[in-house]
Amino acid sequence: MTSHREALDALARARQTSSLNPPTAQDQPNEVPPPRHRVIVDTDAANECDDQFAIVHALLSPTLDVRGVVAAHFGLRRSTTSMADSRAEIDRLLALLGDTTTRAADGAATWIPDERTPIECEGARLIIEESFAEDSPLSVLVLGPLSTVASALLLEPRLVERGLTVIWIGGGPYDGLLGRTGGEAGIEFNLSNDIAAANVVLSSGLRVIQVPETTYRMCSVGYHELEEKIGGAGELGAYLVRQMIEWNARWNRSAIERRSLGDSPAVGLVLNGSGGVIRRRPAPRFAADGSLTEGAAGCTVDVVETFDMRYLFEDMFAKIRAFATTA
Ligand SMILES: [Ca+2]
Repeated sequence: MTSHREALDALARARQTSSLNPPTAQDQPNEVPPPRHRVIVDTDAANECDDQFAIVHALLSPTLDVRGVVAAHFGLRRSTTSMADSRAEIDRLLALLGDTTTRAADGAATWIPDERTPIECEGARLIIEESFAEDSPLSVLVLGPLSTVASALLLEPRLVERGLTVIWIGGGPYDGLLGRTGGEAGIEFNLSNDIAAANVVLSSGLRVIQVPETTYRMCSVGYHELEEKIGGAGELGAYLVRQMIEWNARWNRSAIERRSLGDSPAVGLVLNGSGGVIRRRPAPRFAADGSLTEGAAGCTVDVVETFDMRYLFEDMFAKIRAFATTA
């Protein structure tokens, strides 16, 4: 009769020689701790009231190495100083976090003039510098228009060879789905603030992970939930809740008691890379009205169709509460 030990030994020998299920690098234990994920957050922080949550989540996550926070413009419709407004909001959040080491940088102050002309700015230089600084992967989380990333690419085309990944919150629906307003108001906001930049980035050959409007609208949290989860979490938690309610009261045309934290999936996709359902598509080219046309041959875009929002928001709330107990 074969003993249990002999059976296990036979299984181990079979596994070593099997072509069906051979051991891989994933089956080896870590010899050193894996490095943190290098990211740059590129954010139109003063545009609405959701970027703030994503910025804070990134900075409170121990496995993220935030190499900088870049201020983005958000067009001219609500402010003529939108990039500077975003920079002030970033500085406010860093102060609330007591963070004196993370670098903040000014990005492009407006959209790029055309698809060949970059806007020279500190944010674009930061992306280039970090991309060449080391060989570990770098992701730029773009929570607004793509003006600064496009400028970096136009200033330094070799970025494409550096393995940079762009995670972009923006762009309208695919496959004939209706947009936010039932398909009538047309162009998605972040895309509308720089169509040329979106075309530069999507035709560059960089890996682009896109979270379109149809996905980022599915991130709503209500006032009561926010108050319950982080309303008592110190000055930072109180500020995050208050600024959302104030923004809604100022700008929303109908009665409201919630907001989609639509920028947060960009952080979630780094924290939990397997937490999304993603479809690889031929990269489109955006027409002047934001509609999709045929893009550059061979370029693809990875479109996030759903994300694990339960994990995303519970993780963020827990980190904000934990910060409040140590601040
Ligand atoms: Ca944003």
